[in-house]
Amino acid sequence: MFAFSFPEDFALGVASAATQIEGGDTNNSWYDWACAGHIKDGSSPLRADDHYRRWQEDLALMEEMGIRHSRFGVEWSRIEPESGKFDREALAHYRREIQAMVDAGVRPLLTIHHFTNPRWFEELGAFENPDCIGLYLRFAEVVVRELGDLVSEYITINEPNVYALNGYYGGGWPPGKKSMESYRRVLTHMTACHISAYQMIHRVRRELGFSDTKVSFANHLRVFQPLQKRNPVHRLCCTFSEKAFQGGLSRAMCLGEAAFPVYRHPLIRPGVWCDFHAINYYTRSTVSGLRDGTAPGAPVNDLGWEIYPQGIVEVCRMLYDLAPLPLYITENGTCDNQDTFRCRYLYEHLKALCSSGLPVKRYYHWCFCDNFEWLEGESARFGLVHVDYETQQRTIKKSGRFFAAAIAAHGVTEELHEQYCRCAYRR
Ligand code: IFM
Repeated sequence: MFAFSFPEDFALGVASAATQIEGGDTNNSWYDWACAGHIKDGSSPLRADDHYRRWQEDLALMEEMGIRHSRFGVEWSRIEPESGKFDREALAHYRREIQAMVDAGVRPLLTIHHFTNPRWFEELGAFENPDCIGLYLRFAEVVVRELGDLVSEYITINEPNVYALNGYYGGGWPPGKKSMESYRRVLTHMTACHISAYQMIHRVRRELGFSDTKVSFANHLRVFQPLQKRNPVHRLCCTFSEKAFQGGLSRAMCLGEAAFPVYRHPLIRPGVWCDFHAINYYTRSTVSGLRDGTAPGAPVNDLGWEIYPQGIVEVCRMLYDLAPLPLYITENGTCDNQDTFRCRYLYEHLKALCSSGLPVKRYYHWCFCDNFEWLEGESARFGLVHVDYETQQRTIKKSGRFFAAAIAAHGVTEELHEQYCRCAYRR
């Protein structure tokens, strides 16, 4: 009754982002944001998981758990510490790491931009400045030329909506702006960056002699529901929030249709600018105004985010209806600091996906090792592997053992369910 198998061509993997795990870099926008005192627990990405030095240990752990797919990112501020100056050693570092992954049978999915910017780019106005398109593309092309023989799958930009909303509308992330106009400008430029990068990556990989390239951007998608279904204000706010946060952007980035909140731009042209849908899914928003809310009495994680497993299917269907492309869950996971309910969370999301009948090909769990969780710093743990930040000791959690067992069984057996997934959520 509880058991299910994964479809034959469905694979599990893990996800991470450079700034959240690497440590040791003082040249990026989030290091500066942390130094300015914005992180709730006073931590900074300077420590994180020290992965830049310990990547071999982390790869060995992946192998031990049977993980064959890894979504990871490169740190722009390491590769291009000054505008136009590329650091050969940083590129060689990523080459060594990716080569080792490939040799170990771990397939890489490379994220080019994941929230952080080099300081010089941030000082120029980052993605609010129209010059960002050329600057982002110059960097992205270096990455693809240098690493493109080892990597066939790319995410151009991670969660543009989260980046723009928090940094340019909500003001809580760098650069701390609060302007709808800036939010829209950033999304427009990021859309232009993605569409241009999509074409560039295919072109460069063709020049390198490869034809199996796959490119997308990572959508952060939520399910939006009105608090009271019959309340016209709740419904209106719900429709508006959905469009302003994700609906308009997905259409623009995937199909090149510029409509609110994305402005028209000469580089945003009709087409299909994704080879697969990349979906980061965590929660549902219950709407009664313009702020986020949670359904009363719903199960929640340690950050108060509603746990709504069916939502992963609802957001997949939304994108599949937009364009019938293969679906990759490029992030899904939960903040469960004591690892008490993560197994159940995982089980329910995977089961919903595998029973959906949709062509879901990958599921990358966010995240592999606990890491630097932006404003929450080191205090919010999403990992399958526990990290003691003082000693940098890694310990596979119960949920990590469950994940490894599900990979080995290519599904969840009754025994696995019994052993790992019988736990309660908090409300
Ligand atoms: O940690 C983040 C990640 O960087 C982007 N997606 C959501 C995760 C959890 O908040």
